[in-house]
Amino acid sequence: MSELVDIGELLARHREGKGWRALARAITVVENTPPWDVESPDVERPVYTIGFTGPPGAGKSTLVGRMIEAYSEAGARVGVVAIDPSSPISGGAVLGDRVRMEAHLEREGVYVRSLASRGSHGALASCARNVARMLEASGSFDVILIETVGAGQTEVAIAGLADTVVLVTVPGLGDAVQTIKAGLVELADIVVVNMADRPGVAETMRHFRLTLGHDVDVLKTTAIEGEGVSELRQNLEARWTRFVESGELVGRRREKELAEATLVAEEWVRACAKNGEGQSAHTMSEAVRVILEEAATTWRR
Ligand SMILES: Nc1nc2c(ncn2[C@@H]2O[C@H](COP(=O)(O)OP(=O)(O)OP(=O)(O)O)[C@@H](O)[C@H]2O)c(=O)[nH]1
Ligand SMILES: [Mg+2]
Repeated sequence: MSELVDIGELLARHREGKGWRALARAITVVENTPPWDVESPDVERPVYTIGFTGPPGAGKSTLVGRMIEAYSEAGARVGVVAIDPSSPISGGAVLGDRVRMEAHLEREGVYVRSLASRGSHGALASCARNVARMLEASGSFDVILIETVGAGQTEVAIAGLADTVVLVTVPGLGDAVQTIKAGLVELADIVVVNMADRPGVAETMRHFRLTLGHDVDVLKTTAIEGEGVSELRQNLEARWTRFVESGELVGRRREKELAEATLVAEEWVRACAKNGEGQSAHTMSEAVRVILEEAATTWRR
């Protein structure tokens, strides 16, 4: 069985003051390790982790760039994880995000890291979670922003990493809820109708307000102009204060980790079944048992 990789140990050099380079190296180790072989660090001080997700081109990167600006102007140190579930590491989308965020890379206390897809949905989500936890444990950040493009299950899994999920959408998506996967809409804590400089904003906001529950806020932004960004930040901060003061945070995080573990387990069982385990079984119950046993004995090897 493979050895567990200890995030705390990996981070030691960074903590000793070796800077971003040491952090980047540590992240690369985590990126190249199966996510379940990474030992989560003890978190001394939880760092608010905010996920931005939504359909391609909705303005997620532009909005995240604005959030970086707003947070760092308020004196916060910002860690950013940009995830592209479809493109390889050298792919255009990841580069594009880097370029769009580049203006903010030079800011002191801002660190941006891109992750590209590898393996299954669960693996990518777990890898992203490990990277986010690493940024948290590094002690170098006051807020962590995660951006991911809309891509079904991956998006749902990744959205689940964040303490608060912001669904970024645009006006006039028609019946927006149909365009955006129902599961994702359910995951959203805040819906942002971006590109509010375009027609149909009020109608789209109304549509979401009618469709979603009361605890989901529907806001609008014009990310290119920076409009609505401070309102979004206020909303996010109020949620964080509530999580911390009510003690809700711990339970929320545990729940989300369990959902992610379930996804990983499901994928593992599916992979075993696909490999033909259970084919020689004579009965359904025997097949189930063989598949589950195979899954239990082979995972993490
Ligand atoms: N008109 C208008 N355009 C915007 C606004 N926000 C972003 N854009 C533009 O929309 C395009 C896509 O923006 P991105 O920030 O790259 O969108 P994204 O959701 O990150 O895109 P992917 O990561 O490729 O899915 C860019 O050309 C932005 O300049 C806005 O508020 N109004
Ligand atoms: Mg983007």
